[in-house]
Amino acid sequence: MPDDVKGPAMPVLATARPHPLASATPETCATALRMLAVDAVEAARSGHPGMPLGMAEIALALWGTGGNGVLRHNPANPGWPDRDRFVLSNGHGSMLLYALLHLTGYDLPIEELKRFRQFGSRTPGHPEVGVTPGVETTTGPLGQGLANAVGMALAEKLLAAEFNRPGHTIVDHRTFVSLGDGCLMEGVSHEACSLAGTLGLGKLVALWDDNGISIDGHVEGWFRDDTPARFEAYGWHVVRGVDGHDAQAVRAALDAALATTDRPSLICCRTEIGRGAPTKAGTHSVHGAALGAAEVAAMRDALGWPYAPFHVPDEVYQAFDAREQGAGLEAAWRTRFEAYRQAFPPLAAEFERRMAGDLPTDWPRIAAAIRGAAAEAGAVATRKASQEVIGRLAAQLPELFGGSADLTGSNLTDWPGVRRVNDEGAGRYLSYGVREFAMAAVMNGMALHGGFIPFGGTFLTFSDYMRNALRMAALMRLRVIHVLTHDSIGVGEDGPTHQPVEHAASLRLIPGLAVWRPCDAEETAAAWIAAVEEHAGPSALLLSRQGLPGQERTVEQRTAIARGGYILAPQEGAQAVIVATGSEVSLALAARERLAGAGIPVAVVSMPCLERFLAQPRAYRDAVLPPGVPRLVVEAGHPDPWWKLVGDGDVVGMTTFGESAPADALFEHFGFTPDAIAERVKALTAKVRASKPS
Ligand SMILES: Cc1ncc(C[n+]2csc(CCOP(=O)(O)OP(=O)(O)O)c2C)c(N)n1
Repeated sequence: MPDDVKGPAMPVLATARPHPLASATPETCATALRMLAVDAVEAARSGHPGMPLGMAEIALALWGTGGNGVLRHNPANPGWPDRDRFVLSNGHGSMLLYALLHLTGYDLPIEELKRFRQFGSRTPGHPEVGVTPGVETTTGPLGQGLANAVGMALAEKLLAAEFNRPGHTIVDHRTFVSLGDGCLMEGVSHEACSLAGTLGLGKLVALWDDNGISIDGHVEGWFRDDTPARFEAYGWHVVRGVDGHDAQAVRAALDAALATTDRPSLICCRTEIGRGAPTKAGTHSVHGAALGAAEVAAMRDALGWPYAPFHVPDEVYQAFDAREQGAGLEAAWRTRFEAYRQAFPPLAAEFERRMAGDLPTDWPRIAAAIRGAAAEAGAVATRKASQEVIGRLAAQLPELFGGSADLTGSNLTDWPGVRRVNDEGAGRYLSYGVREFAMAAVMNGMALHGGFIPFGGTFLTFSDYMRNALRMAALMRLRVIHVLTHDSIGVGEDGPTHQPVEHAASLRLIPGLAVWRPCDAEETAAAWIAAVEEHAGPSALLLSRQGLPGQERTVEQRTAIARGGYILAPQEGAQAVIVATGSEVSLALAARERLAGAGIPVAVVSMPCLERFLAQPRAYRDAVLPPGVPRLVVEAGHPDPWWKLVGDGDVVGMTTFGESAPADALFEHFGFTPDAIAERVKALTAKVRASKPS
């Protein structure tokens, strides 16, 4: 589509403004938002001015001026538990959010806006949680912010059901999310919004920036859905046909949304992208490039904005300032919370613990009991061992919130007596339906909201479906736990579509994601405990479908599981070390027996978490893998991650897809048998001997 293709004609902006400003009218405030966004993008020579220009009035209606905003937030305390959440799902429009945070009084000085998109600034290219005060989630990958918002709204509903008492409402906030056509085109929006409708998340309000433009041009060529009808079909309350440049109209729609408590609301705001840019408004050229000096100058003239870049008149600051109102809102909540504390002291303490993400004070005792029980488990599939652990954890950690993407009976993610989430928001288990991506993104939203440690299950091979949400969890350092079962060709008859090959290797590439592949019940318990204790990062537990023998361990070995790798079968004068994970550990031990019979002594190392092992001090790693002793790794997955560990050694892995056959036949066929492993060790030791000078 050419640049000049525009959406339906929009009313022309009023341009005449008094100079200097007498008072900050809503129009002036919208102009201030626009100019900050444009000036920052211009300074960075990078960024997306189109969306902030197009959504200025919508932002104004939600965030308000003169204390009349709908959003209940406190700039002085972005972590106040009962604040409304705001998610900018169309994260490329980050400057709109930064401008709002700056103007309403967050700790985001104008200098930070001047350093938009620069190294080390608090205004990165896309909003990042933990970098900018007031940013609730990291957005940019379109559609996921919306799914995060669904998770936040779900967390609110669950916590309200759990903690509120008659006359004592301490959890009562809304989740607002802005989104563009891009978010709606992404498949995850279907998964998440269908789920939100089903769950009746009445405190979720989505504002759609319906400008008819995405990067390639006018969307008519690729996006003609009847979006309002789509959301009505999900069971949402839809406010159609709102003029997104009329702040009062948006405000009226917001009021209608707030009055609707049994369903989520979608407000369809018709807007013009780049509104206010004299020649570029309404075109896709304004979506993601600086306007250029001439266009910005013309825009200043047209909007009657005589100020230098980044100058904001005092009147505008005063109008936006939300600090007093925010302090009042939080103080009122704290008064309510103190009354709650008086009436229900243990509940109040529990709420504070949950929101802080702290484990119970007797956690060490709980963890020790879980480890002890697992040591007794014997031969069992690690997915089954995981279910036992989940049951024990759930009894002690009310924050543990489970689920599965329609594979509960296979992932074994439920536990005796658990209640599924009902319409009232009670329950601790969610059947997410066949929606892996939304499950992972909703879990991220719940973790961001606070109060929960979410975990969810699917087959390891379908982790691809949710991969970017896993990546976002790692980027945001969120404690979410993924139970990924059916972790190898051990799946058997379901065949190569269901047999993961490259998945463990590729998950290990995500920085900060702890990938565990335990070999028995005890390692499974240790992996779960490590995942729960990991406050600042996600974990993936790769679990077997098939039964695996339980291993004997000394106390030292038991403790060493948490280090990611340890010597399971020590050997004096070892000529080689076999390193194995998961289901291949018992094969390695059997190969060791055969090799001993052939006069080749070898040690076996179990390495359930490669990243953890690599993070250990050098001395520990050298003690487990003595330098100079040849190494062979066995894992029924892609060998690539292991080469860095073995050097000149060898890796027994999978470099092709699997096959449809019983698991035993597949292990045999692909060389995962004690005999085949022993032969590979013999070949390795022979090669090493031959290469040594005689
Ligand atoms: C998952 C994902 N795919 C692609 C992109 C790149 N991208 C950024 S904005 C955009 C177009 C979004 O269109 P729309 O939501 O209508 O935003 P607008 O043009 O109105 O600002 C695309 C494709 C992205 N950020 N995330």
